[in-house]
Amino acid sequence: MSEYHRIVILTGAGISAESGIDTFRSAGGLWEQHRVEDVATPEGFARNPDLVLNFYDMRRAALANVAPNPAHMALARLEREFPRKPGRELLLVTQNVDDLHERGGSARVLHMHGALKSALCSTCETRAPWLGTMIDRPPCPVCQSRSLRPDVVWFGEMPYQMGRIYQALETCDLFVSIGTSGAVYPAAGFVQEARANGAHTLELNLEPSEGSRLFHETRLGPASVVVPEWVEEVLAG
Ligand code: BJW
Repeated sequence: MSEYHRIVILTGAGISAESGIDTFRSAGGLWEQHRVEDVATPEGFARNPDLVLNFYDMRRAALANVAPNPAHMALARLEREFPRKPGRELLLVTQNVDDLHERGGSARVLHMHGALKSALCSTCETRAPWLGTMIDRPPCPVCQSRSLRPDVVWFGEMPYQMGRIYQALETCDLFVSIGTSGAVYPAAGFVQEARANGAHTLELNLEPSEGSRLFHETRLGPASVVVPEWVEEVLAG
C-alpha cells in the first residue's frame, strides 16, 4: 500500500450496525419504521413535535444498551498512531448521531449531522450536552424557554462544519468511506470532491453503495472485519 499523509474518513450508519443500531435504508431500517418526512425534516417537527421528540428520545435512551465494535476501536487506534510521524493528519467525519466513535476512543470526531446527546435551543440557538428526554419540554439551560430540539441535521438544513470538511477534502491524499449508502448529500459528494483533488478513494461497505463506481477501490465485508484489517495495513505501511 502507498504511504498516505492526509487521510479523511467518512463514516455512516453501517459502522454502528454491528453494535445494534439500526441503519436507515436497509430492510427493517429506520426509514421502514418511520416516514422520513415526519421525523427528519423541520416541517415534520413543526407538524408533530411530540412524534419527533419521542423518536429522538427513544434513540438517545437506546445508546445506553449498545457498545462500540472493533471498527470504532480500530479508527480510534488510527487517530492515535497515524499522526505520530511528522506531516501526517487525519480527519474523522461521521454522519452518525450516536457516540460510539467517542466511546471507542476517538477524541476528535466531526459530527456533520449532529449528535443525539446534544440539544439545540430554537429560541437562543444555544447547544448544550443533553442526556435526558425532550418530550417533557425541559427549559433551555441558558434562556429558560421551552423550545429545545434535538441537535441533529434534518433534510433541508445545512450540515455542520462544511468549510472544515471541504478544506480537508481539498488537501487529502486518501479518502475512505465506511458503511454509508451514498444516498444523502452533501456527504455523498465527498468522494468526487476528494478524487477531483487527486486523492485515492476507498470504500469499505457490506455491499456496494449507490456511489461505488465513483471510488478507485471497494472492499466488501462487515465493518468489524474490514476496518481493523485496513487500519492494520495503513499503520504497517
Ligand atoms: C454496513 C454494515 C456493516 C450495513 N458493515 N457496512 C436532490 C439531489 C441531490 C441532493 C438533494 C436533492 N434533493 C434534496 C437534496 C439534499 C438532501 C439530500 O441529500 N436528499 C437525498 C434524499 C437526495 N440533503 C440535505 O438536505 C442535507 N442538507 C443540505 O444538502 O444542505 C444544503 C447544502 C448545500 C451545499 C453544501 C452543503 C449543504 C441534509 C441531510 C441531513 C440528513 N439527515 C439524516 C438524519 C440525521 C439525524 C438522525 O440520525 O435522525 O442523516 S438522514 C440519514 O441519512 C442520517 C444519515 O446520517 C444519512 C446517511 O445515511 P447512511 O449513514 O448512509 O445510512 P444508510 O442506512 O443509508 O446506509 C447504511 C450503509 O451501511 C449501507 O450502505 C449498508 O450497506 C452499510 N452497512 N451494515 C459495513 N455491518
